[in-house]
Amino acid sequence: MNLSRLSSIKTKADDLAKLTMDKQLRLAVTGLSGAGKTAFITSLVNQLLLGAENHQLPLWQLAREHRFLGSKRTPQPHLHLASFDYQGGMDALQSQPPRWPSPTHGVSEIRLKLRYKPQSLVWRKLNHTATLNLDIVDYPGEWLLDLPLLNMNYAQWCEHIALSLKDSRKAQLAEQWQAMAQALALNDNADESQLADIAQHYTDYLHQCKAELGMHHIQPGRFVLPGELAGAPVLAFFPISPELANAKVTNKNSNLALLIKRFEYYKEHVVKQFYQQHFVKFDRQIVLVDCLSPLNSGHDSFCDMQLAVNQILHSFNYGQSGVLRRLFSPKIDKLLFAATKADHVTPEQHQHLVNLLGEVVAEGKRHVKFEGINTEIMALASIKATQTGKAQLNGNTINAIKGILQNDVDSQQLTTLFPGEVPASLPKHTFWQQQGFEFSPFQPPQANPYQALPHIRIDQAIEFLLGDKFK
Ligand SMILES: Nc1nc2c(ncn2[C@@H]2O[C@H](COP(=O)(O)OP(=O)(O)OP(=O)(O)O)[C@@H](O)[C@H]2O)c(=O)[nH]1
Ligand SMILES: [Mg+2]
Repeated sequence: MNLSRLSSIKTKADDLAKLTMDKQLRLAVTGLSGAGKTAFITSLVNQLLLGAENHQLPLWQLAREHRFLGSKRTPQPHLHLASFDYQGGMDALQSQPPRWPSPTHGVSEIRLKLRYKPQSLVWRKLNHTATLNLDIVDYPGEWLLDLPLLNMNYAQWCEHIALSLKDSRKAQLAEQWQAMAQALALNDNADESQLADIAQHYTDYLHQCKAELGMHHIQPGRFVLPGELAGAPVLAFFPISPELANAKVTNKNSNLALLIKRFEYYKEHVVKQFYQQHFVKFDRQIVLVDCLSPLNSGHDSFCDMQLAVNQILHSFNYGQSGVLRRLFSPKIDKLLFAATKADHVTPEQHQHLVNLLGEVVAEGKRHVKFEGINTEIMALASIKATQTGKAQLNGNTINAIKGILQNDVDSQQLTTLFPGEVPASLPKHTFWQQQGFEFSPFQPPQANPYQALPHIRIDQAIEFLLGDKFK
């Protein structure tokens, strides 16, 4: 065999190796609004970009074995999507005083190319490196809660909202838009400006539920974060009394007909399109849950969070029949539930947080496990904003956390506090009576461009979500 033939065989073998060793993974970062998705993605990207020299990832086997060669940002696959603003997030964390990355107003995407030495001896002997293209998608948490709408018609949705108004605090906030909706002549020819006006009051009500009651169940999600749909007629609808919504439409140009039409349009062109474009072809999923803020906000907020998280999980109907089955290709084979902001509690409470999250997501997890999906629960802090310290309580020295509270940004004063015990299971009546948990947001740590962000167990999350891909 002559030399040129040998070299051509070698090139082909190399090409084949490259083909075999280039992998692709799309990660769904899921969570309610404020759960910490953007902070998680920012920190994950940061750990991976600085990863090769970063000694902060001992629980990630690839890094521990020094097989991780590094990663870089490469062009994202979907050109019509905004790019995830990693630099914006890092600029905020590096500013004086440091700020958290801004809340999310639209969908964005980022791709990282991770290069590593494969574990297999054969590949290593051949001195081959391999690549994993990791795509991560960020989006506003509010939009996620629209998924259940796909299984409802307008009258059913009105019924659903009517049920939620059994909560007296919500009912109180709802008085104005409800009165306006009741006064609407449903069978008269549609009055666009009247509909827009009532929809605006309904939107104000949703904002109030979020800000004043700490509620997560905000439907439709686009009303509070409309993105490019701000002012569009598709958002000019609202719920009415379920009995009236069930009435036969006699005038196809009526207010009622238009409300139904807009609701259906919203489902078809906003909700469905969002899920079809962004929620297909995920391989792995992380569900981030902030259990601590609702513990602080009270019983109703906590129950609302639990319901919303499980509803989302139920909606990701990994392999059942129905509309959702057709929307998703149920490829997700690993799902991680993570209790975020674990730096708000002392380390010995992390297990409580894990147990609590286990109970919060129990229903949804059963559902996912039944489909054969590998799940795990952990507590993490994407960006660790506190240190552990000691405090005095009733004459005893106890473990505490120390950091700069968001309220003390001007004075930059360090506070040491004991936030209270995290219940290790769903809180009982007595917990709420004592209101035993204090959650006060902390300023993020001052980021250094040359060092990876401080975190708690993000390496364990990487190991669970990506670890097997580096074999
Ligand atoms: N102490 C601490 N606070 C965190 C951490 N992650 C998030 N937070 C806090 O939670 C807030 C919300 O985090 P985001 O990452 O913006 O939440 P999100 O899920 O992207 O929210 P939406 O974009 O509204 O859907 C931040 O501004 C921080 O105040 C963390 O690891 N530690
Ligand atoms: Mg966000």
